[in-house]
Amino acid sequence: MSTQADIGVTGLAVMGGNLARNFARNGYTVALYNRTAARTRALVDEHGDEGAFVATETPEEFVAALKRPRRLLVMVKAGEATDAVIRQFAPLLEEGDVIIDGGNAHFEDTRRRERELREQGLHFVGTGVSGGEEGALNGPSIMPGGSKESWQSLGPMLEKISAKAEDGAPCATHIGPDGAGHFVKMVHNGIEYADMQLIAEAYDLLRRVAGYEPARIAEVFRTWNTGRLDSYLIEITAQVLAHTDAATGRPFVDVVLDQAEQKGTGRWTVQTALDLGVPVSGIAEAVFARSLSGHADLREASRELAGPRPTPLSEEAAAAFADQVEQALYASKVVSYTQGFHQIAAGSQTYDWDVDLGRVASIWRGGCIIRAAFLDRITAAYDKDPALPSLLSDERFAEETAAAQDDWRAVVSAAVQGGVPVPGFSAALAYYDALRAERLPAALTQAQRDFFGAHTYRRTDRDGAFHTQWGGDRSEADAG
Ligand code: NBP
Repeated sequence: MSTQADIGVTGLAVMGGNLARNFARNGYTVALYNRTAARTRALVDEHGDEGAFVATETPEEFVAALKRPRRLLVMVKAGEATDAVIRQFAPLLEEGDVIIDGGNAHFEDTRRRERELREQGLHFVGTGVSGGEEGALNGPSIMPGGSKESWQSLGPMLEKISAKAEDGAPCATHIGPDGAGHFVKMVHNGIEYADMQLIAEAYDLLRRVAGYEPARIAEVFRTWNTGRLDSYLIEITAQVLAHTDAATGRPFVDVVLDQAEQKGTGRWTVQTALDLGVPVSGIAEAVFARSLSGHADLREASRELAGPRPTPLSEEAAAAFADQVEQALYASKVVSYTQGFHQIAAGSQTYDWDVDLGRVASIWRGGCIIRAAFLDRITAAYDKDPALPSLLSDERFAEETAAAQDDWRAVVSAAVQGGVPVPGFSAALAYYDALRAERLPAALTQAQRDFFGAHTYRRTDRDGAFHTQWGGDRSEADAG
């Protein structure tokens, strides 16, 4: 076997197979290996004419087919399978070779794997890949972590196969060391959860408060997609809502069971945010909303609980309300991204990754599920001030949310009055109001904690930690 392949792909299910084809279509010679050889053969039989493939049937043959430094992309089921594949290949590799894990790994696993492989002189690149099977074939958004040296060897190839933004820029960049790539991909998915929840709430309000049918709501979404909400998720929402079920003739959305699924990256985002102490309430509400929807028995047992139903609006009032929902959706979306970027900044600081937040927003402009025109504004905000404390501190976002807030409040009020749950919209508004509050009731919380647990409190007028004797004699003492 001659050593000719630029890259090897192992794990040739839908994602690995499509990424291998993407590399080949871009002129790279791709070595193929899969645990079950039938998959390798099927790929070559069906798509062998798309480029140069080297099909192999043993790990040794696969490794021998790769040019040095070897670049080996692992696209197997995340978790134990990834460790098994690394254990299988690492002993066959040499110093300077690169193992890339494009699966949806938890960033802590990536940190561990990178450390272990570094000790063996190997580079390990945990890489977020977004865009599903279509993106893998035609250009995903790619978020690699790992060492700078590995990016030098790998970067041009990843840029070539990645999606391109409207200005032609590749949607791939070196995110930072060890687990940075998988961390950013995780938060990307958390933001995706929040975006989807907010869109779902907007739909629910247009349906139940404005009284629009799905086909009409599709038109509203199509219009929104020509403005600042222009994004893949708004575009596909319009298509889904316009779709009629062939079997029943009913709106498709009405024949789909209202219980949402989740794979885990949204949950990881929230768990990690809790560990880092970052309030990602919009993402958390999105995860909980899916979870609540899945509790069919609980919902069934609670259906008779008292509460209002929305009263139908006039045609004119409904049109005005739809405009208000656009404002609420946009402002809530700004808050979701504010929270997500806060989490990335906190992860970057905690793990010393030096993540460029503006670059992150720019590589999400193509290929991935949350691609949106609005991401340019985030890049512009961080370009203007890389140390921006929060996206909401950016002048443009502050102006836009200020302009939206009356409608935002009106929409949340209408939802509450009509008994329509809007956990995403209201959590976003509560976050916004908490940020702008002169004082928060956290002062009372601190006093309570000192009362029952002697946890001490800090004062507004003096430095130090204080404790009050909450028995009969309420004297204050400096606990510091
Ligand atoms: P799957 O996640 O379904 O994994 C199937 C592949 O893993 C097959 O090639 C299978 O080999 C291999 N594999 C397993 Br399972 N256990 C193995 C083991 N112990 N040793 C060697 N190979 C093993 O494939 P996928 O849906 O293409 O996803 C691949 C990765 O990409 C996952 O980590 C996924 O989370 C991630 N991802 C998926 C998407 C998406 O939209 N689907 C998007 C982004 C990232 P076999 O053929 O011999 O069974």
